[in-house]
Amino acid sequence: MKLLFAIVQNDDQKSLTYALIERNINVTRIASTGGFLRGGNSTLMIGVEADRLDETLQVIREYSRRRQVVTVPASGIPHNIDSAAMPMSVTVGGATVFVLDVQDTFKY
Ligand code: 2BA
Repeated sequence: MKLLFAIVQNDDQKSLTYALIERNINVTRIASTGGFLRGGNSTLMIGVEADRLDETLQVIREYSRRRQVVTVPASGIPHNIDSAAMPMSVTVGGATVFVLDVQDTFKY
């Protein structure tokens, strides 16, 4: 079994979650905050059998759109002292996915 952590934009998480559930892929949504932008995103925790990994990644790819965000980073970001005066353009999304091997799963 594989455990995926997919960090996605809040705008995408609803349709992505529906698409996964539709395919009988179990998912748990965790509200999360990006360290750089300090904005809300969502982390989907997904446990799947190894033979459904590719299918799951394909769904995530399909429902996570890449978009451009222009932002003024919060002060306090290292090496970015002038950030308040210099808005910077950051490409954020679609999804950052971590795939881990699962040793055991128990449901009691
Ligand atoms: P944030 O940390 O808020 O980062 C948002 C976007 O800002 C990133 O998009 C990236 O394009 C940009 N960014 C991040 N750090 C930067 C830096 N030091 N200088 C310039 N630009 C920077 P994504 O790469 O698509 O990441 C989206 C979110 O996924 C991140 O939100 C973070 O919550 C998570 N993430 C990405 N890589 C990660 C990692 N290796 N470990 C844990 N979480 C990660």
